[in-house]
Amino acid sequence: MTTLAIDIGGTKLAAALIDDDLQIRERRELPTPASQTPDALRAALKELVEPVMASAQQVAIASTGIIREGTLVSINPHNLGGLLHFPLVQTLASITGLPAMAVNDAQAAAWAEYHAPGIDTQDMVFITVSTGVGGGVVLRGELQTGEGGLAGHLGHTLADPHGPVCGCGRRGCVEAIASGRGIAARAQGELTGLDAKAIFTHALRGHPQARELVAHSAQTLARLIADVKAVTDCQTVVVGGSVGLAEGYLSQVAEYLAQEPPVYHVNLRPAFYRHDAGLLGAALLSQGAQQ
Ligand code: ADP
Ligand code: BMX
Ligand code: ZN
Repeated sequence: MTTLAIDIGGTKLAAALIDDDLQIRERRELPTPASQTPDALRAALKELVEPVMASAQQVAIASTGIIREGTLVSINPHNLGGLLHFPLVQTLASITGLPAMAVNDAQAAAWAEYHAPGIDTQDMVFITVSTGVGGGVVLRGELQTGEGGLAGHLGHTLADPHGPVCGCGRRGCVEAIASGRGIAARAQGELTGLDAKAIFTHALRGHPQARELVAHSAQTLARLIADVKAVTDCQTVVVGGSVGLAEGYLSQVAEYLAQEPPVYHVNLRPAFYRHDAGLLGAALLSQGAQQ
């Protein structure tokens, strides 16, 4: 069975063919359209999958947003250009003519990383630091998705009651401070208008404000990880997303976490499957759903 796996993030769309042995073929990427209209996302998804869909027998979607009965519901619509709802499963089934399933992107990535080599615990948490901050929680070997799909949305826990208002409506969420969008939004002066990628480049060259923005994100993430440890007693936290995997980032998170009392320490790892964790996790979940 070949699965057409699709990863829908706030910044990029990815698709690939994944066989039962989890080999990835024909990986493609497109930018996520910054438009409130569902039509723009539908058109981009069609362009993404059309060249590869003929070889697939099913579709597995990992997507940003709360996934409820195959529909994307944004908790932070700003991450998707204001898009609030999108019928994921229905749209992909109609584009491809194949059976489709969908799951939250960070929940999917957590499931892939739980199956990565070297994970020898039944309790682990995955956190993506990307356009937003997402999470996936595996407890006693089971992926927690929640009754309404909200489980693991760690980006919307409180980091600073006096912090910026988050797109979810709450003030001071981790996502509003630590995410790629959060980092970019705090930039001032000559960094104004730059995205997180460009701010990281400045930080690596020693730019003081850029270094401070990155450090503040890393410190916020470390505090989140300590909270996650207190809630779940997980042994391992895996970090992914383009910010999470950026050069020098995770080592800063580790330094801040080391400043917390030892009871809050965890094994901290970069995502083994790097930027493919969402694609692989969705494929794994769809294979499991078949058995
Ligand atoms: P998505 O959110 O669509 O899954 P990513 O994981 O690539 O996508 O996250 C996008 C965010 O990561 C953006 O804010 C972007 O500026 C930032 N980013 C992309 N590449 C890098 C990089 N090399 N270093 C730091 N930040 C990056
Ligand atoms: C937001 C939320 C989560 C998602 C997380 C990471 C939306 C549209 N998304 O907190 O569901 O998992 O961002 O998403 O409300 P990414 O785009 O950064 O990968
Ligand atoms: Zn929020």
